[in-house]
Amino acid sequence: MQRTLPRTIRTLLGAGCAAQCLLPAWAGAIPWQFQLRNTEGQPLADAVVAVEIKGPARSSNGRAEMAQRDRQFQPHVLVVQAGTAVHFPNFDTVRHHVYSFSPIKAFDIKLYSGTPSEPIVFDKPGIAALGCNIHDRMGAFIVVVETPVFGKTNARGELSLDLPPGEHALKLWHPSRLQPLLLSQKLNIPTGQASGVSSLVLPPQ
Ligand SMILES: [Cu+2]
Repeated sequence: MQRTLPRTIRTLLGAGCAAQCLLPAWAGAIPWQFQLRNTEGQPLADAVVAVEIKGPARSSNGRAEMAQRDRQFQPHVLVVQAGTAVHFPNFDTVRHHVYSFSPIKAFDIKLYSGTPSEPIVFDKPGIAALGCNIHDRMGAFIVVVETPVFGKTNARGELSLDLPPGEHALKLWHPSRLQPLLLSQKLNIPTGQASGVSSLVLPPQ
């Protein structure tokens, strides 16, 4: 799929690249693995992990992409830093009508094909649920976080991030959660450790 896309779009689509591409390089950063499970002990794929590192906050002026392909949104969960402009290209031959009623960003892109000229800027943290007025089965989420340090878990419910030692704020979310709110936890990364693991249970609400 990605071979046929122009390079800029491949870059935007690189969901696994989000954290690595935006992550500042810290001296003494520690490879830290997150393992997320639900209350039944099953691994949670596509779970959002965001780490708010203490220090001056930087706003994002980046861009990201929520595509429509084969009458589905791609990706199903998009994580962006607040301030990111999200484009909604339609790669299908049918037209879509993308909308969100979510309090963090209500919008409506009426029936269109191709790429709308104006992106939507997501400037408030939280979760926007997306739908399509034409295709009821289409649904996706844009998760807006206040840090450039984030990623999504793989099929085994795992994600690795290089993090500096310190007391950080951890934000977690998964589409199985009934509440459109990120779960907040503390994350303590000790100094002088080669690596670490956080095994976390994400309750449904
Ligand atoms: Cu549609």
